[in-house]
Amino acid sequence: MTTLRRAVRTSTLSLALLALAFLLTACPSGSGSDGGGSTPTPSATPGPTLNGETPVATLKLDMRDIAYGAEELRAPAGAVFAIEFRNRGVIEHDFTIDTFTGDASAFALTHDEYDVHVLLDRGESATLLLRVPQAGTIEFYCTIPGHREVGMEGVLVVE
Ligand SMILES: [Cu+2]
Repeated sequence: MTTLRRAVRTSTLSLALLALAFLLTACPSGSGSDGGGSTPTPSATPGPTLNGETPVATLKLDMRDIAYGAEELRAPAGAVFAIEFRNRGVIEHDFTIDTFTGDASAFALTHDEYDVHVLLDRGESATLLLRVPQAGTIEFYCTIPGHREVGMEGVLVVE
């Protein structure tokens, strides 16, 4: 009786050790190759995504006192792309699109008056993801009083 129980215990322990050894050897290769596995590795998705899509292009737009770093941005139609903003000025600026048709990062969609609105305080930066289904030209500008009037505006050309 006692011998039998010990034998059972020993075999159970051996099985557990075997299983542990299997898991230890299986885990690194499983997460490394990641062929559609259930656990995404952080290094495989370094940046933000929009509806699960990674941006195919990254545009940069600096903000200064008082102008954008570029008056024209070009982006692909139908694909997710990123715009990296950096406010290099000493006052706040924003990136605003009055009427926007497409997908955008949720944080930019909360304003009552504008479809897309990204407000940056001095020294702040942000990354906005957009997807515009149709080719076209979209105007953007800064809503801080007086800024658009002195030229803080531009166009996003989607093609
Ligand atoms: Cu401004």
